[in-house]
Amino acid sequence: MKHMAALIAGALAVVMSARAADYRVETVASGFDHPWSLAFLPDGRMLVTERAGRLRLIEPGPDGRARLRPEPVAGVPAVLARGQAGLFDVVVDPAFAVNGQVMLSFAYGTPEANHLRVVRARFDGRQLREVQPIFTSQPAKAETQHFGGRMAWLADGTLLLGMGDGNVERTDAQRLHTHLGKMLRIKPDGSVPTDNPFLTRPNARPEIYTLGHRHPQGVVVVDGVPYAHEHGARGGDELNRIEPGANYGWPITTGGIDYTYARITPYRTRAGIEPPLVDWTPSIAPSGMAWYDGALFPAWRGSLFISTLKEGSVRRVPLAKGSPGPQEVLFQELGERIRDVRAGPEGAIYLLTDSANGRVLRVVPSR
Ligand SMILES: [Ca+2]
Repeated sequence: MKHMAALIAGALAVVMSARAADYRVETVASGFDHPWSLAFLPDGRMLVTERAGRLRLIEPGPDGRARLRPEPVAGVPAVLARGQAGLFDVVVDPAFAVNGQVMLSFAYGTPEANHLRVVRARFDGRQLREVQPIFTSQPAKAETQHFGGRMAWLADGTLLLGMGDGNVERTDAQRLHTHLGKMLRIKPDGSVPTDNPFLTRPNARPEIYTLGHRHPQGVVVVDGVPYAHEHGARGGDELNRIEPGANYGWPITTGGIDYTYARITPYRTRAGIEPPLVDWTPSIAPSGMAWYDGALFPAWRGSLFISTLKEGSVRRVPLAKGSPGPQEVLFQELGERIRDVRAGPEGAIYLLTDSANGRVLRVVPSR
């Protein structure tokens, strides 16, 4: 009897979650060339980066409906666009209404010698002004893979930035003299916070916050705690809670193997290395990430939303007191690689599709 009651309760839970998940997907704007990141301005306008190096603005048109401004935002610095290199993230200063500041991350340099660079600039509604570089990764790396580039504001007003391992010498992720394969923390003017964890370590880059990352592609701060995900090779995609000074293992530990099927390391876990909160093997190829606590989908509140390229989905990962719950695979019916996911100020969910004719989609309740 108890068993039967549990079965019925389970069936009800499924029905309820299916009902709660009733949604429809609208196209907000289309015609983007590999859109990479979306950020909301305080008045609801949206900035969208395109990997080739353009920044686009979605604003209300004459009829009040969202409209993609045909001209790209002027003043974006020249970016290295090739392979995985290009214009990456855009984040809006929490005090944008007062200072108009936005931050952009992008690949900078040549295919043979390049960097991850962050600039800040004032956006006047049409163009970027007073563009200032605030961070340039060191040393220069070759090839055009594994830049990282996602950014998020920490509660204290500092900026967290993910940097990939460059995919040339993977052990760089464990070496503190290089920014490669790290999460980095800087102030909005580019200076180094005085409490960064490796400041007293000889020859360590002072911006380093955590080490042992392969290719971080999503970072979000929830109740003051940062979470980041990253790509493994063949398997071993990870979600991690980011603790200052911690080592996340790459390439000493991983849940995956190499693309050639060769073993990368004998260790999945090891003393002194933070294990992932979630390991995705086989790979889903996580891209963007958002925290959802919005009004329109009560059943989805308190969840991380993680867009994916390979799986062509958004993974909903409920977080209860920092622990991940059962995942839900969403939006696979769209048949798209999804590059970014964001929670809109009104509680809708926004998606960027990754293609040469990429779209900004909005998910709203169907009723
Ligand atoms: Ca790891």
